[in-house]
Amino acid sequence: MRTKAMLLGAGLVLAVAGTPGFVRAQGGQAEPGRTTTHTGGAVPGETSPGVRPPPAGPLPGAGGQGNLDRLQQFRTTGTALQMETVPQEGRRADALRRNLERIRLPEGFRIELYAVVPDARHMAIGPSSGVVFVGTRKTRVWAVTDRDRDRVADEVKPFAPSIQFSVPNGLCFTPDGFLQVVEHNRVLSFPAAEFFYEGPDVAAEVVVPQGQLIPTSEESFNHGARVCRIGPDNKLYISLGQPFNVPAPAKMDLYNRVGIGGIIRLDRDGGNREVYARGIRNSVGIAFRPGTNELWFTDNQVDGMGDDTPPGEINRITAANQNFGFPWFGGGKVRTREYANSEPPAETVPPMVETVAHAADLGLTFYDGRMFPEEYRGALFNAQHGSWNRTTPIGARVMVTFLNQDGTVREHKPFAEGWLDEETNEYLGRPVDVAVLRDGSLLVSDDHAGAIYRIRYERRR
Ligand SMILES: [Ca+2]
Ligand SMILES: [Ca+2]
Repeated sequence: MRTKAMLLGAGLVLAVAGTPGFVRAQGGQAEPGRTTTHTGGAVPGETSPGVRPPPAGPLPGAGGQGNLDRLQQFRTTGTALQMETVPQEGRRADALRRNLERIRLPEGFRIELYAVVPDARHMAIGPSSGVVFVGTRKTRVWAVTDRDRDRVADEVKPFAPSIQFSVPNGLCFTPDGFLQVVEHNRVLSFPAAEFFYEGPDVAAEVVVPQGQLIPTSEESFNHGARVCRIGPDNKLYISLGQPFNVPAPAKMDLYNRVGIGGIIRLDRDGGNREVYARGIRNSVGIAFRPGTNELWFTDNQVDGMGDDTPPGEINRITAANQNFGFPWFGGGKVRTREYANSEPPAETVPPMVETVAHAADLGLTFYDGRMFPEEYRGALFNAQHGSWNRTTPIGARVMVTFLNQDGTVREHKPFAEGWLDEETNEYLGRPVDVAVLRDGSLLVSDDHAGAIYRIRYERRR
């Protein structure tokens, strides 16, 4: 196992006092005399009472010894060994199961509750154990275990509770079992996460120290949830949403240099960082197409231009340094008002799919399992979180995109829908991410209901 004991002048995190609990969240205490002017990425109204997000930017000196420092040296933090778990049965689970009775799927498919997971966002499945690690936009990362392999989780507990996370939304595994956790403004890597996760203290490395993923001046509660993937080149790819509806021209030099409103890639130890793609508004879903170097991503498009415009996007990157058109284009071929008189870059790449306006396409994954019928092999699934910027809500469903051999799109249509109550316009759930479980079934996370569902196919006899 490769663990470096690097000194963390800039990456010090605040120690967590006592036992973390999912009901009464406890957080680090702000340092005396340290004031913060922004939230370090916490979503307004979503921060648990009593939790102070870590101060923005690097902490001075190497004075205190944070838990992360201790974990990098394989030392214990004193966090209680007995970890709290999320109840998996009871009224909450029963209500979630009732919701699922309303979900419509193609013939032969079934959807079931896999786990109760508060605030469930992006998922990463352990390559050797099948444990599902789940990010949130709050302070928790969850570990979801199906111990008896009946394809329903038996245990949901915090991962690395001795570390104070801030918007740990983006999770991805390396093929050799390192769990990458991309927070709003820090990246950590956890070697052997599937082994250590049973206890509160886990081996940890710092890939990008706190305050160095983006300039702290650009930290924002808006579009601050990251996603990541490991590429065929073994590099770490991270999407960095830009914080505005449409950014001012004065911001663009900095953003293009840093990769905000784009996708960056870096070595797994954090070195050789470069901007891989630009012209992206806020991508919260990236995935490599198996057997290729194509990086596909969803992109959420401009608000306030009307109910049915501009379209959302599913895009394909085929080479480094491509530009995907934002902010000149607000979605598809629709020009933004703000940049109507500004010349777009010469070659911008149009989307592969123009999706329904404002439906908020988020996590996506290519289907590489064997359980689903032949036509689904290599198809692209993506979650639609559902709209807020529309008089009649739309979305809250799972879409499927069928591709031709060359990656061109054959068909894009709903796969699982019914989380939006069409009579009351209320959400019963809001899908965030999709992931293929090792048996070929499809997991769907939902941060509104706080759950993970499992979609399976029943072979007809
Ligand atoms: Ca089970
Ligand atoms: Ca675009």
